[in-house]
Amino acid sequence: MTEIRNNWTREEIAKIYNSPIMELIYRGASVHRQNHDPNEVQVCTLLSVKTGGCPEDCSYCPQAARYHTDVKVEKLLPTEEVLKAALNAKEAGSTRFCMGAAWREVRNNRDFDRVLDMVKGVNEMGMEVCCTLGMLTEEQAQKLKDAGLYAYNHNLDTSEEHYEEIISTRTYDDRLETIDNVRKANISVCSGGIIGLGESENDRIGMLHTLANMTEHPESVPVNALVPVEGTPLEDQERVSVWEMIRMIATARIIMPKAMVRLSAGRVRMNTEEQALCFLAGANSIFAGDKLLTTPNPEEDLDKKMFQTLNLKPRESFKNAPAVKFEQIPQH
Ligand code: SAM
Ligand code: DTB
Ligand code: SF4
Repeated sequence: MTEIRNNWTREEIAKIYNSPIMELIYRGASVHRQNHDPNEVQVCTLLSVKTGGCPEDCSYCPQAARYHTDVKVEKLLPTEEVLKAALNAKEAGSTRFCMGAAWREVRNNRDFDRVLDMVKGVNEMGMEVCCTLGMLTEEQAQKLKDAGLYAYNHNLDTSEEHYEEIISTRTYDDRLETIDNVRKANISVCSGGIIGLGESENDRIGMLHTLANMTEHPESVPVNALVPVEGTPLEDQERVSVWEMIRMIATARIIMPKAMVRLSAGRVRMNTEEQALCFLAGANSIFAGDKLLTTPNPEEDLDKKMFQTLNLKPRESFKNAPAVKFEQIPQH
């Protein structure tokens, strides 16, 4: 079994990230199969339950109110609609359902109570429920946990040094504090980032360094390629190459061997061969469904075909999660 370390140096991570690509993929693949079934991929579905109108200024994000994008501001979706979408996702083979809200932070109001109901409902369907709602206090994290939340997504997005180039309305420390609050409530942590924001390789290494040196590694690490959206400050960013995605994925896999490494935004522009290299390098999770939050994702049929071609099988829910309280309501 691979040793789990929390004392990586930046130099060690840089050396891994910059190693010859064939060796990097081979090493990522080796660590991957020592710690996971290499034919198994977790299938997650995203739903934007509250879209647009966000007060933050994240320069990649189409949902920030201050940018003029095609995203229409919507109120929080009705609970029944969300539960219907979760059931559809489950029927299509997803085992994790992640609800996103374009909020800076959670407020203790009726909308939060409604999100708690949604969490309860999805948990009762037997899926891993995940939320990404912005900043959280410890008490709010505990309320989510009590409602049955399994995981919380809160990305670092980039390195601490590059952070203020991308977002000015909150700090890196705010981000770390929310992750801490999620941990304290015993909720599984999902945290990763985006490449293609104009960051340097050093920034990518810096972000991985922060993630890998957390007292406990995040259980999920999403690696997103920027989806450039018209109207955002990053609309003209050049597309990242698949080799950069592979370097990020393999490095994350090597330094955080047990984490689920998610090949997240950007799949719509990758063919099966490119995605196969990402799975080989250590990715073992994807978002399925034809939409991420507001931008396109590969169609269900295309992913089904890819799973067949690559002989991949979907991972069951709650695998390796004995500590998590979970009561499944029988379905009639
Ligand atoms: N508002 C909450 C927050 O920022 O934590 C939750 C929703 S936010 C849309 C979730 C994550 O989506 C961001 O942290 C970012 O990593 C990712 N994201 C947003 N826009 C993106 C884009 N255009 N391309 C790739 N990833 C993006
Ligand atoms: C994550 O790391 N990527 C997902 C999820 N966590 C919430 C979001 C990607 C969003 C891409 C842009 C959009 O569709 O709006
Ligand atoms: Fe708001 Fe989240 Fe988008 Fe930032 S990433 S603008 S916080 S929805």
